[in-house]
Parts: sequence; C-alpha cells; structure tokens
Amino acid sequence: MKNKYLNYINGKWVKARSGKTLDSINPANHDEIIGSVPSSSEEDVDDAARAANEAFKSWRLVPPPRRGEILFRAAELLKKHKESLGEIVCREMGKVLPEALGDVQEAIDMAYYMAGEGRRLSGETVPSELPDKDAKSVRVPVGVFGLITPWNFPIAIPSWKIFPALIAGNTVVFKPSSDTPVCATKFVEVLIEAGIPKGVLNLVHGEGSRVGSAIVKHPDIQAISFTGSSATGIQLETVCGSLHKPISSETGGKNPIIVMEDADLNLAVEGAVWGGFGTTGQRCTAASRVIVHQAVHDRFVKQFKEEASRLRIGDGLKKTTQVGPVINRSQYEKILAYIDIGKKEGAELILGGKPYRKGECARGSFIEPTIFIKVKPEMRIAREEIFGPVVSVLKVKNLEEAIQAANQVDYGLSSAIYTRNVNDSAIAERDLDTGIVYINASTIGAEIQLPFGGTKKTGFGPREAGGRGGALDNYTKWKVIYRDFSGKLQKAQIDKE
Ligand code: UN1
Repeated sequence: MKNKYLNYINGKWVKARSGKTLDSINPANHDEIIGSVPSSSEEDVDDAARAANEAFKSWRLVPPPRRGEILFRAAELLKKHKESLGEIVCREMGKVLPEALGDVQEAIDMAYYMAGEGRRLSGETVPSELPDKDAKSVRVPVGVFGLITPWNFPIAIPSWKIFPALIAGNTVVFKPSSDTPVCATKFVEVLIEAGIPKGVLNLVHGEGSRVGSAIVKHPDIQAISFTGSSATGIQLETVCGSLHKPISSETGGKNPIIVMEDADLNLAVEGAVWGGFGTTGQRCTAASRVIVHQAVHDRFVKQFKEEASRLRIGDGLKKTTQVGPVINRSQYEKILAYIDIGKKEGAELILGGKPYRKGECARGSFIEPTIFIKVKPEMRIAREEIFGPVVSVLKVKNLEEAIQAANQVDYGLSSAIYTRNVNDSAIAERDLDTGIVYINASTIGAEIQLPFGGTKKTGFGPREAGGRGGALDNYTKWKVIYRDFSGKLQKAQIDKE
C-alpha cells in the first residue's frame, strides 16, 4: 500500500481537482515509492491563491509578536519531530542521515530566528524638517507570496522562505519540488500543528512546468521566491518582469576553493572532500572547483584522491555511508554526460567517473566521487554547474591567477581560500566576486542569520535568509508615514523660515 499525500488548501487536505497523482521514489532504491501526491494544475493553484488572498486580509493585522509565537511553536515541534523528519529527508532526497538531520536543524534555527523578528521588524523614526510633524518608515507585508523550492534541501529551503514570509504578514502558496513532496508535506503538517490559521499557508504539489508557471502568472500572487536551476530562474524572471511582479531567485553556483602554498594541507583536503562530495555534490554551494598553487598541487592532488577514494557510497540511512545517491534518473544522466564532456575536453580523470552499482546500490542512482585534474578555466566542466559528485582541479602560479580563475565563471555564490597568510586572506576576501567567502573553511555550511545568495547568474533580487539586508527585505515593502499635527498647511522644502 502506498502512502497518499494531499494538497493543503484553505485549511483542508484535498486532492488535485483532476484527481491525478505523481509518485515520489527513493533515489537509493527506485523500487521504493515514498508516497504519491496530487499532480495539480492551474485550477488547484487558483484555489490556493484565492484562499491565500482571503486569509491575507486578517493575517496582515495579526500583531507580528503573535505571529512569532506560532513560529516559536513551530520551532519546538520541529525539534520534537527532528528524527522522523530527518529520516524522511534521507529516504526521499538521499542525503546521509547526519546531513538530513542538519537540513531539519537549519529549519529549526530559521524558525527561532524569525520568531524573534516578530518583536523587531523595525523601520526608522527620523526628525521632520518641519515643526509639529513626525516621520517614520515601517515594513509592511507584500501580500500573497508564491514560493517554489528545490529538492536538495527539502526542509531547510522551504523554511528560509516560509518563515520570513509569514512573520512579515504575507500569506503563501508553496510549491515544493516534485522530487521531495513528502518532506514538504510533513513540514507543512508540523506548521499546521503549530497553529498557522487556515488559508495562510497553502501547499500545492505537482510538476514545475505546470504548477510553478501557474503560480508565477497568477494575478492574486503578488511576489515570487524561487530556488532551483539557472535556466528555470531566468525563465521565471522573464515572465515576472513582463508582469511587473517582484521575484527573488537563488540558482546556480560553481564554487571554488583556493589552496595556497602555505595552506594547512590536511585541512584543505578535508574541506575539498566535504565541499565537493558532501550531499553528493548536490548543493548550490558545493566546492566543484579546487584551484591549487603549483607549489603544493601534486601533494594536494595525491592526498585529495586518497581521501575521496575512501568515501563509502550507499544508502544514506546506513550509519557507515558518507556519499548517498543522486536525486533522480535525469540528474544521473546529466552528471555522467558531464563526465564524458570532461574527458573529451582533455581533462585527466584520476578518480571515479562511473556509476556505482555494487550490491543494493544497483537499485538506485549512484555515481562514484569523481576528480578531474589538468582542468583549464575555459573548459565546460570548469564553468558549468554539474550538481553532482564531480570536482575539477585547476593549477595556478600565484594568488592573482587563482582569484582570476575563481572569478572567471558566470556564477558567484560561495568561495573559499586556505592560507595562513593574513594578507592573502584579506586580498581574497576583497577580490573574490561571490556572495559568501570562507577563510580556511569549505564553501558549504552557511548559517541562517546572515544573507545567503550570490552575484552574477547565481541570483536575482534580495537575498535569502538573514534579517535586514536579507530575507526581511524580500518579504516586506517599505511604507513611509508623515504625520502633521500643526493644524496648518506646511510645505516641505519651501517653508524655510
Ligand atoms: C543550497 O545548496 O541550495 O550553505 C543551500 C550551505 C547550506 C545551504 C545550501 N546551509 O551549504
């Protein structure tokens, strides 16, 4: 018997109007169906958008500290359900259990953080240039937000969007990835238990091409936040542009680790292995390039290959596993195609490069950790996002060349430098053109209290996470209020005496 999950619209669990469903499968074992969910269409999005629009009328008036109490309860409940949520993340998305628990933890952190924002949400109070008049700016909600999320952080990324949207007084139509719909449903169940009123949070499952585009075009949905591929991001940005609809998108990355000649090599190798092969390379922040100073290149490569070759591949639920499967068949094909491209471009494959089919792994989509050396900056494997366990190593002469190679891509999410030289670290911090820079730490593992996002084709619009300068700017708009209590007509800029 397969578990059947539903949409959540206007406070009720409902099927798609068409009655159609989609199956979600375990990437570690394609025979295991995690559950079926509605395959929704425009009419389901319409129901959700209407409900969200109606609920906005009262939710916007709930004092933010009261909204914060609901988020605080959500945090406590997420803590309580952490193990079971982690397990479902592991089974449906494939990441290893400790990372799956980290995914849930990121949502817990975000819930507490945004709960606190309920008592801050501050604007400015400034003096007026005229007597008996005051002036202030306040943050107001935008309205109904369409939130479209990916499969690689199936709990964390929805939390980055849903919690700031709700604390600010918006209502939501949430469309999770069709690869991880059960995680999203379990997450929404917890939020309902925390007391989110009906219509405030609506969940609509289905294919991105259908449901995602219906959300973006719906006239009752005032703004969009999207995380996913660059190609889809650009498509959605184009549609939103033509509709004059704000969108923030967080898309690709091609994140470099620079290893200088004076680096702690053991630490750099550990960072490269964790950043390159953690989450099977399926993070936007994954360290898919390592740029190594020629003086330590050969030693680094030898050690990196040794460490990576020891990684244990398998089902993420097994305690010994370090690298899980890749999400689905089409990503599997895409990653293998990139490995082929790398070989044809003349890079040297020194590790992996093949599907991994030992024992039970034959039933899932597993690929060996793969390392290419002699990669040149202009090669496609050095420029394009692969989103799998494939790392390209580039050799450089000095810091200047390293930074140039690091910046020579269309993306700019995160970057890292391993060095003991304080001046080199300062130069890297200044010149690396990415939204996040790590010094002596890998490219993954951003914390929620600071803005997350990047430069160039990595993103568009305000950043995710963080408070001011990040998520709050995305989910609120400014209103400025002047109050004149002089009882007479006063003219700004003109009444100078
Ligand atoms: C992503 O891959 O889209 O910084 C998000 C990190 C995680 C989030 C990654 N906290 O690696």
